Amino acid sequence: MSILKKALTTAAIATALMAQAAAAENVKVALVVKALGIGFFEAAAKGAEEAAKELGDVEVIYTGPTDTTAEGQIEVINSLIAQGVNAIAVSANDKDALVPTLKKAMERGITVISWDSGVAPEGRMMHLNPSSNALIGNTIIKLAADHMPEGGDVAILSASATATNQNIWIEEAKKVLPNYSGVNLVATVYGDDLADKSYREAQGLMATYPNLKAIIAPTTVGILASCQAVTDAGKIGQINVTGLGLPSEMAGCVESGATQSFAIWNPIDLGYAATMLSYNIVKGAAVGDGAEIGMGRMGTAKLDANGEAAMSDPFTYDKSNIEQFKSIF
Ligand code: RAM
Repeated sequence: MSILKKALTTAAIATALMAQAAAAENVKVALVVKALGIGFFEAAAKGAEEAAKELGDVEVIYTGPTDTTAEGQIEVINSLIAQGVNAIAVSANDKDALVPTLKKAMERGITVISWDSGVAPEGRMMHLNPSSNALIGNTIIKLAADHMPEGGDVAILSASATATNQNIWIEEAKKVLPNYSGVNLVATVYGDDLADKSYREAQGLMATYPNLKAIIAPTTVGILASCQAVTDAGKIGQINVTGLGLPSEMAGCVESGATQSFAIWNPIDLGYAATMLSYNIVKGAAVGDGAEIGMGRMGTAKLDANGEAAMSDPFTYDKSNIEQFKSIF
């Protein structure tokens, strides 16, 4: 072998070894979402990638089942355990069903947190709420009440019946309902964060409750499907569709008047914060009541007695600001 060829081969081997060592040192953070194909989670994944870039030694694995089931997530989590990831950050389809699998992950030394939609305390090390649950519950009712001064019937179109986050928000919304006199909640239905099922559920609500004044969907999939169903039924102006949505998906609904206003927090920030928290716990940050864990540019998460923290307040979007935000998330 010529000297030059030998030097090249040696250099190639050295490069390969260095790449291997770098990959071995990378902290693998799996972002497990409720289901693939949901814009909200894709925006969160952007934030996770931003955190990884900032940290330099993180590999983000964005994954989830094809539908919003606990069974699907259990399969995904089992495969992540087998791959030997360092952290699992999950938005749960069911607060209890994932616990045994996540316990197994923690027993193997994997950092487990939940974010967005929580896991019961025994199945995770901490949970990051996007915002205060009580504030979200009040916000979704207020958004509807603000545009129905004479009161009337409203219905909730949620995600899956076992979704931790939507169930808590609905519970909080029901608590404050008496503060909104004349607002009458007639039904709560579930579209499973599937566009077609949510659309059919919205149609069902319109058929069953002809005097419906608002559909409140605390899910980005449900609010968009409801807006489409109301639009297709020719009921813009009669039924206001509101709740939690993405400006990028809801711009047309605001423009047409099917939606007067809706709210959300920044999902990019949420994915970013969940990744920062996972990384810091992998690197030894303490968890538990009173613990403070860094979230990079999002500040510090202060854990309460349930091991929970909240990120930021929801923000309301309407005709005055939708243009500005629709290209961001
Ligand atoms: C959907 C999901 C997610 C929820 C948002 C508001 O994208 O259900 O969990 O936080 O809506």
